[in-house]
Amino acid sequence: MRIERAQMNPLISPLHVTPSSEEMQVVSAFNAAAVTWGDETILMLRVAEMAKPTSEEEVAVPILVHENSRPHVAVRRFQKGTPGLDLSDPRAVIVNGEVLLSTLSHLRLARGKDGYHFDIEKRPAIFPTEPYEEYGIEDPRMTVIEGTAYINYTAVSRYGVCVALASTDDFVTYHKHGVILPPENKNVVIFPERVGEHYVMIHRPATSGLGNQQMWLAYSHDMENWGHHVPLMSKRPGMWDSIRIGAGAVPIKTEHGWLEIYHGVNEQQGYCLGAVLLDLHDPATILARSSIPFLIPETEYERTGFYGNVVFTCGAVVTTRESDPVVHIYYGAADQYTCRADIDLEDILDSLHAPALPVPEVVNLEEVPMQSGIACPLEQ
Ligand code: MAN
Repeated sequence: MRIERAQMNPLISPLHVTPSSEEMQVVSAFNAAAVTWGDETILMLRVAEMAKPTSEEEVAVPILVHENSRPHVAVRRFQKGTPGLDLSDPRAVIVNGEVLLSTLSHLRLARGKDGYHFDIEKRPAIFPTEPYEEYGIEDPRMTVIEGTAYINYTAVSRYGVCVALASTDDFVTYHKHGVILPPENKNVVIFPERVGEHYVMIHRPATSGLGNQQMWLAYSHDMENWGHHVPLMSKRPGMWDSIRIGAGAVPIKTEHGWLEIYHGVNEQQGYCLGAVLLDLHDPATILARSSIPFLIPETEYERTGFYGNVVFTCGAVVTTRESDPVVHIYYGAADQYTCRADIDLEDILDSLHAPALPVPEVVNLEEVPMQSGIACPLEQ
């Protein structure tokens, strides 16, 4: 398969982005949602900012606080080397077991006509304002339906990691609809049209302890209330998506099915991208899936950065080249930059494999006769 990384990669780096205030510095501009809007490509960037420390020995953590119910950014400051301060993961600041994020993210609009050069707005499009957004808003995905762009994103706070929804009709004013999935959940993509009567989403709840992490489907009549949740697909031990999976770009409608480009994580390669093909009329049916990833962190800008060995997509757009559809995948590289890679749609579809038929499990339990007077273990 031919993967054409843009020669200009990274298309957007933190240096291109104006900080949201004088107290902040932009460290990453990445994981952008992408849509075609008129004759433009619109990206909704995740912009991660650090608070400026007052000395090299200080770690400054920006957090949204509410004073007299008005939100503003406050800074919590810690001295490096303080007992109980864990800075081992650049994404987090752990204080005596309390996990904070080292950066506060907001969403920023970038628009351009050629898909490579983007004008980045000087001010945030959507900024954290709500208590459930106090540690930031991240990883947007955009779905345009009947002239409205729905923007779902990850909202992070002391209450956990959840999914919230906003919308706009003009990319000038934005309306926040609130939380659509409570913690812990992320990596939501909303299909670009109804399937039957319903809006459809893929989401990824976290599992801890019992059970295996899955991507799920959910359905809605109104975009705000989601139900009829069904498990869709899980991590695969020993494969490229063995440690973690999550939906990436908004599903692309093809004549063969819905093409979902998703991320998988494995110990050797880090965050990679592959795809799954879902039935057009019943997206709970998997038709085919990548056995190997098609985008792996390989270049310098993908391997080294704020958090290395990551390619992570939140959006792709499709155009035609000599009448062949080409998928332009916008992706975050090393949690720092916005990049683009082009792949022929047919090449992606050809690379997918039908899932192996499930092997029926032979359950051969010897039946133990019931004995009265012995409590069921679950009741103890
Ligand atoms: C999580 C999210 C993403 C990020 C990856 C890699 O899945 O926080 O925003 O890109 O981790 O760090």
